Amino acid sequence: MNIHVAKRQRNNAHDDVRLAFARDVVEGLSQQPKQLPPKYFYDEAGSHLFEQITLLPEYYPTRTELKILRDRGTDIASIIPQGAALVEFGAGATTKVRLLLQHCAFDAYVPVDISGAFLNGQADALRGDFPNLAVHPVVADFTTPFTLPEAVKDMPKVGFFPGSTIGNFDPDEAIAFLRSAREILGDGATMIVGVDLEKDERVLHAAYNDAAGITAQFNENVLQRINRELGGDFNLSAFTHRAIYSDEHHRIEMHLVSLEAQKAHVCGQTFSFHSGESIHTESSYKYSVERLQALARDAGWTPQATWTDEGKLFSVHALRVS
Ligand code: AVI
Repeated sequence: MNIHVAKRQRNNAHDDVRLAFARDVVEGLSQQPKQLPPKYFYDEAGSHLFEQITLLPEYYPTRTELKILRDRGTDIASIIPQGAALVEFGAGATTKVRLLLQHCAFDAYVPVDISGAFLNGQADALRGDFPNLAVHPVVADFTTPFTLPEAVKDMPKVGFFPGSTIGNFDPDEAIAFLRSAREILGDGATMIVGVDLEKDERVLHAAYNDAAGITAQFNENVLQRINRELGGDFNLSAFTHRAIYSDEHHRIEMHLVSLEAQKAHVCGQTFSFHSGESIHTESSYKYSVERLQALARDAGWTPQATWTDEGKLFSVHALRVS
């Protein structure tokens, strides 16, 4: 491909992302109550803040899931077919997948992510450390249908969706995602999913209202991103972070609450806020093992095994196509 064509394609893709962002922001802020999709947290600054969150003393999910994957590596390996392709839905830090690759005999790894540059960097690092592993990155939005590379077509498939990212979907979206994953992975597939568990509300509250204020910065970054990328004029000091647990919905809700009556402008539109009005920026659903298994069944998967830590903070589920 000639360099100008490649550049033009990159610019077009960039414009598409910006357009979708603008559309989602205007649509979300026009709703009552106002909302923004959580996927827009993860620009470069937001991804860096999220990495910091995973290291916070109050934020137990990441280290607990890592411990389960480390302690139960042999059990997980025992249900993985020989010579399978591991398909990771959304590829972040490679720490978790490395644990699976160390324990299980995978022939191929297919990381799927919207960010091509990030994906290729991660893929190169893994190729260096696992020379016998074929790595086939796919640049795609993993929440919509995509095609697996030809090279893994005839291999058994194992999906991997760690980090309780499934908890950031509403339950109907989570079912739709698992159904779509089932279609993509095909008959006979296995799926390994990391899911945060319901627990004492105080533990949840602390995890999303950390003392160092990193989660607050992570939440507020979405307004900064709107200002930076869409020319918005949100006054950041006039909004505050709030994370609360809803017993009714079994979820932590993150909000940005307006501290005063104010107006903000973006994409030629004016959005008015009354004092105390919030933008709902994220839901993080917490599941019991039984509720997650019921959800998986609704999506056409059969629960095969579940592993949790001693404190019952986090769970890792193996599902099979039923
Ligand atoms: C990525 N996701 C599972 C995180 C969560 O816990 O819902 C995102 C996050 N939001 C605030 N802290 C972390």
